[in-house]
Amino acid sequence: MTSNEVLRQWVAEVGELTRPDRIHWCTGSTEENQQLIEAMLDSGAFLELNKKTHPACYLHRSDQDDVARVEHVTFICTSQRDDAGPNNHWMDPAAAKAKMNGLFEGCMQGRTLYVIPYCMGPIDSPLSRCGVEITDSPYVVVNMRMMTRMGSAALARIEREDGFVRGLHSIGELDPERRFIMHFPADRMIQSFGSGYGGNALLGKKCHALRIASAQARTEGWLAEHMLIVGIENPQGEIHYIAAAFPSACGKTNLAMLIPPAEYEGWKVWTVGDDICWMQPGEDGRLWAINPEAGFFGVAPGTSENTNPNALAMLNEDAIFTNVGVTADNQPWWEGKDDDVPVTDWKGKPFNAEVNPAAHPNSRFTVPMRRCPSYSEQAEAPRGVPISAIVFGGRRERLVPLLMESKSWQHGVLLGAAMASETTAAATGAVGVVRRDPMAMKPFCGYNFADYWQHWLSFTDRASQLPRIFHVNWFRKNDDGYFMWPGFGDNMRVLEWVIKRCKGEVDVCETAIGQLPLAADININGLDIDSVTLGTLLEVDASAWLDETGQIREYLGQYGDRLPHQLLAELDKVAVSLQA
Ligand code: GTP
Ligand code: SPV
Ligand code: MN
Repeated sequence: MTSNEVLRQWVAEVGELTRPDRIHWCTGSTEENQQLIEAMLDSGAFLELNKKTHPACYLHRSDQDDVARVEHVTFICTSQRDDAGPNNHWMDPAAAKAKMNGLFEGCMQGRTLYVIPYCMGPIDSPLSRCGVEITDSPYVVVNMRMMTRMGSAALARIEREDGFVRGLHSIGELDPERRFIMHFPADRMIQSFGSGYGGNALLGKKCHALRIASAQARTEGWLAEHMLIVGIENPQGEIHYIAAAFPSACGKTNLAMLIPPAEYEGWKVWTVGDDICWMQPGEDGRLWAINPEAGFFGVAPGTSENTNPNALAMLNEDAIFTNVGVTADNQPWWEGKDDDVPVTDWKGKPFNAEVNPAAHPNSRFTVPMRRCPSYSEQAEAPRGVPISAIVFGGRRERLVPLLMESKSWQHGVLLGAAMASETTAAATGAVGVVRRDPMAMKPFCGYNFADYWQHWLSFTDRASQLPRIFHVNWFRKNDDGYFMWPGFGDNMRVLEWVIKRCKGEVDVCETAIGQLPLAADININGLDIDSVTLGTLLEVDASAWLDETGQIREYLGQYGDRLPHQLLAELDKVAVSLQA
């Protein structure tokens, strides 16, 4: 068990409430993992995939009503409603606890209660934080083992230090009507009931590393963000680390492990993280970042030899696939995978394109980070990596240019706060609707966005060498509905400009909305793109932007008096400049 009295007591209490048949303390050992996998193969929760092509790979089919995050039943429970803000669903903590107690009562009868000690971030990093997830799902245990540093080493750290995040999870009956994801930032506690899927159930990820951590980071002076971390090494061996926030299913995994086009001989890309970034000012005045995760829980559809060969390579072994289709010879398959054909869809039915896609649009793979060919050893560095640039981006068919740089840190915070993106299948609800998703944190900020922006603005006083801030959009479409920018590996061309700006090597074109690149400074050698298209990707339509500015003002208006004045002042400057 454990020498940590608080932990021992909490597990005992949860045991009394949920009444499992047995309690298992996870060590994270290979044998333990193997036993869990075998039990899931027996129960049918796991299906073994083709042993030759995909050794140690398994398919899990989730419940058909449990396929994505559920934002409408995700709550931030603070004693004051305003502390959760208009960006969150709120419930009174006492009411939420009473509701959850009712659901958890006796829910683990006939099941095993697993205690999962985990560490978010390298075990020996001062930036890392620990948690313990209690769950009745063996699927959650094997996923947490890939996604976090889980087991004995984490428990040892929990026993050495004060305080850990408590996460209680049960799949319940997987009834969408009895499904709630509750967060209690003041208690550093999470309670999740009724879902076994991704961010709803792997509590180290969005619940801990973003919602609870963002609130904790505010009080402790750091940032917990929905960002990838990528290192770009030039032929001279210099590495610049970039952190980028794009909303769910908008390209973080892909950018984090891109393979540069042929024109970039001698350049290397290093993957530090693909989803979450914790950043803290270092003694040198720069922001230093760690990836709190140890694995990828990535979107399967669209992953191919053309788009993301690194991802494809890492998925050959030791991976879990959730809700993908399978081929006749039992290989995983999803839309966009250009080889072979599926015979069975994600529901386990014969594939029929007219009924549904082979893979669910939010089907995912889980795989340890180390399997990625571009994995950076710096992902284990206790002090993290220094960030040269922060990039915001969204999925916008129109209006938003391929690339721009903010005029200042404050203007950069406005660029982040004003982000909008088309919704995706990563959460339940409508897909393709443009919504505001500030800093890609709309579903993940554990407190009032107004206070969060104020916290971002405060970094001018906390760090003397802040990263430059940029905004990108890979998803602009032409009138025929095709993407205008090739994206994927060719996004390297955009990152090259970003790095040149960091080094002061290129000029900009000042516009009302930000500093845009000169078309001639974007390397399009070897690219099938004409100058008209590139011009459109870099144009600023002043009247459309005035309209956008109005919408941003209206959105920010919701935050009332709590909204930092600096942010409105930045917006006013943009509007005035657009009118001129
Ligand atoms: P989460 O894991 O949900 O946070 O998502 P993510 O931001 O890591 O998104 P991911 O990289 O998995 O990409 C989601 C989808 O967008 C996939 O289907 C990709 O193929 C597609 N995508 C990624 N990058 C690009 C790009 O540069 N251009 C285009 N057109 N599509 C892209
Ligand atoms: C996202 O939705 O942003 C994800 C997947 O990264 S999940 O873990 O389900 O949140
Ligand atoms: Mn994500």
